[in-house]
This record gives sequence, C-alpha cells and structure tokens, in this order.
Amino acid sequence: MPKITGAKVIVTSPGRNFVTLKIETDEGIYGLGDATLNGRELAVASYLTDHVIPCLIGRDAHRIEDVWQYLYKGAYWRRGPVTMSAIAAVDTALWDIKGKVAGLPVYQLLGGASREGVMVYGHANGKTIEETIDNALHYQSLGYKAIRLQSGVPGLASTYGVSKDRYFYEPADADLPTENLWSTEKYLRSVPPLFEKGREALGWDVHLLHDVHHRLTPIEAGRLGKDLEPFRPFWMEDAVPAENQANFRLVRQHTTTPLAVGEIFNSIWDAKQLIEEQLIDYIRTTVVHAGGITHLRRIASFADMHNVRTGSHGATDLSPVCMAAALHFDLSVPNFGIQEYMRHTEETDAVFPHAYSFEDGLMHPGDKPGLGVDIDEELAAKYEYKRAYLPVNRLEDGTMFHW
Ligand code: KDG
Ligand code: MG
Repeated sequence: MPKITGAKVIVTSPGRNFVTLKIETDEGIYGLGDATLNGRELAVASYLTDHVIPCLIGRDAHRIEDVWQYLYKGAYWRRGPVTMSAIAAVDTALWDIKGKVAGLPVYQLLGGASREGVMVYGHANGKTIEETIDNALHYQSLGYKAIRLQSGVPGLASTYGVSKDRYFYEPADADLPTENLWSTEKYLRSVPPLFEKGREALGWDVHLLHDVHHRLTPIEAGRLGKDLEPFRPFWMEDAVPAENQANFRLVRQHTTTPLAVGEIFNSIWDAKQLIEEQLIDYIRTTVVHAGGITHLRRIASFADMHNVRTGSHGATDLSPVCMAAALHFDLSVPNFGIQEYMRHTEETDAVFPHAYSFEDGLMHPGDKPGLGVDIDEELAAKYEYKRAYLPVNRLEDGTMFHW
C-alpha cells in the first residue's frame, strides 16, 4: 500500500494564479490535485498547508473514500468553497496516485470509457454581435461541435464573458476588484438578435450555448428562455442566482430552453432540490470546486436518476490538472452532457505538461497512467503569485449587483 509521506502546495502564476497540491508516497509515486479558487487562492493554500496536510501524513493513499469522509465529516465544519476545493485537491491527487500504481489511466478505474471522446464547447465572444459571430465561425472551422455565444451589450462599457484578448478570457485581472455597470433591460434586448444572427451564420448543426451569469430574476429568465426557444439553444446557463433553488420552478414553468447551473456549487446539497424536482437539465459542478472526482461521481449518479446530465465548468481558472481530471470523469460517466473548454495560455500549458488532446470537437484524456498531467516545478517557481480579483458589478444607479 502506498503510504503518504509528504504533501506540498505549489502556488504559481503562469499568466494567472494556480494552486496545486502534490502528494508524495513512500513508493516514490506522487499525485497532483488542483486547488485553485479564483480570487481567493491563498485561503485554500493555507487551509491545505495548515489544516489538511498534517492529517494526511502516514495514511494509506489507496483509501480514497475514507480520506474523503475523514476530511468532510471529520472537520465538523462542512461544505463551502474553501473546504471543498481543498478536499477536491486531495481526492484528485489520490486518484492520480491510484492510477499510476495500477498503471492505468484514471478513466479505466472509473469503469472505462463510455464514449469515444468528450464533446466540449468553446467560447466565442466579442464587443459586437458581428465580432462574436466572426469568432464563432473560427471555432466552427477548428471543428467545435458546440460554441458559447456572448457579446458586449450596447450601452454598457463592459460585461462578463467578453474578453480583452480575442481567444483567452481572463476576468480576474486587477489588484483590487474593478467595477462593472449592468442593465438587465439592455442585456435582455441584446441576446435574441445574437442568437438569430448566430443561427443564420453558423447553421443548425452546431450547438449554441449562452451564460447569463446569475443576473436575472426568475421571471426575466423565463422571458429570455422563451425568446431564445426559436434558436434551439443547447442551454441557458446560470439564469438566476441559485441559493434559493426553488427560484428555478418559475423559470421552468415559462420556457423549454434547457437550463444549466452549478459552476459555483460545492456539494450535492447545493443541487438537491434542483435535481430532485428536475428543475435543471445540466449540472455544472466541477472536480476542483465540488469535492473532487469522488464527490462529482456521487452528484452525477444522483443526477442520472432524474434525467440531468453533466456539463462541467472548464474556465481558465481551473488548472490543467482539473481539466485532465474532468476529462477522465467525462469519458466514463454514463450521463455525460458536455464539457466546457477554454484553452489555457502557452505559459500555463508549459508549466502543466499534459496528455489530453482535442480533435474534431472532442477531447480525450490520453492513456498515460493516472491523470496524465504533471507540473514543472522549476518553471512554476519562476511565476510568482500576483493578487488578482474578479470584478464586481453595480446597476447603473450604483446598487450593488451580482457578478
Ligand atoms: O472564476 C469565474 C469564472 O470561471 C467564470 O466567470 C467563468 O462563468 C464562467 C464560465 O461559464 O466559464
Ligand atoms: Mg458560467
């Protein structure tokens, strides 16, 4: 049995901040787990270093479930993004170790491949509808079968989902949070024409997605869903804030546009009512923010009983370690829906060499033992942590609003 002999947290910033846990064993095999929580990175790093790692030393690295339960039930203080990201990092690293010891890629340990590849969606965005469509055509030419459309809102200086760089979206870009202004009325007018023009230019053989980023009330979301129905979107994401899960009943009542939510959820409890009442179609919980592969599998099994499919978050603030873990999970899980894929920068990819690949709209985790992703610690050490915040958002009259 591989025994855990040490663990350390590596904080690096190759273009953006990442927190990685490396667990070492007496057999010389190590495993990696992503622990990045955008804009709050050092809180998870400290939770791991000061409170979790001391409890890991000497444990059997193969007892993944027991370690998970120990860290969850044993902490007394359950759930929350910091705790669950830390547990996720440990869990992911232990699956990596198990795969390496077995000489098998992690997806084989999860039951093997349920499909040939993992359908991913890319992000097309632009300041105008024309710019967004132009970028979407580029994604289509690269073979993407699914594309998210976001465009600037006329009358608003900036908004989420629209990047400064043409292909790399990085919202956490300031030493202190920048302030955005928001108008729901202007936004609601801008989305239907984006989808109308999108269908005209891209045709009907490509899936089109849209992210609302938790900014509408249920009745507003119902109206937007209805307005988009003629363009058959694959999903409308994060239509409303989800603290009150019952909010989704009203959205559901008014539209047949499929609903996706969950990128900021930490546990199965955040989605219990949403899944049980079939208020959503896709659950977007991720490996890093929802307790690792072990917990994500539990969420997916529960979702499968209620016709809900997976659609994991995959923005650039989820490191290549998380991306690799997500792809092993996606390839094996029966009720897979889609995987978000925002490409990392070359600097990030160089720090995290990986076996996963993209071809013709599908991704594959590769067949290396474990997760198939590594960290170049020497290179990582060259990129010092730099505090970076996500923006905050206000209504035009100055009222604080959801970002
Ligand atoms: O950390 C926040 C980003 O990951 C988030 O804003 C991106 O909404 C997002 C998405 O769907 O990828
Ligand atoms: Mg989102």
